[in-house]
Amino acid sequence: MRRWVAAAVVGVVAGLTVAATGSAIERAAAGGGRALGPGHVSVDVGIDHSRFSVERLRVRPGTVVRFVVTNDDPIAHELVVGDDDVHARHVAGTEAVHPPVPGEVSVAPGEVGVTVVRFEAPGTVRFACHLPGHLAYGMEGEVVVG
Ligand SMILES: [Cu+2]
Repeated sequence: MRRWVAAAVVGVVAGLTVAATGSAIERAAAGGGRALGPGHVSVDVGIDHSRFSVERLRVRPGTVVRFVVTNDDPIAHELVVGDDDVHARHVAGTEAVHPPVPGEVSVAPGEVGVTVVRFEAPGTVRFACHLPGHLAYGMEGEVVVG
């Protein structure tokens, strides 16, 4: 049984902060070829056998993405979205479970977590699971903003 465990939080990427509201949310099942946004979109990210179902997402500048992360594995995972500093901190860190930090959500086995991030500046923003060994196994992806 799935429970909603993580609060939606508002992310900060490239120095911009915007409150995410529920208006006019565009929904995407996966990161297909089409660029999402601008505006509010919701992206379903599944986790199965320690793989994200979405490995590449394209968004236009000014897109607020609500990541809905469903963990179908029997082990915990996380989704961490951010710049190089964010990832370096998690690689070096020992946090097994995150509090609701913008762009970071822990997802227990069989549960669903949500985090909201705004993408503004063109470029590539990485996401990953930094639980021990998971990134090396391939739990990563990227959001291409442009
Ligand atoms: Cu993981």
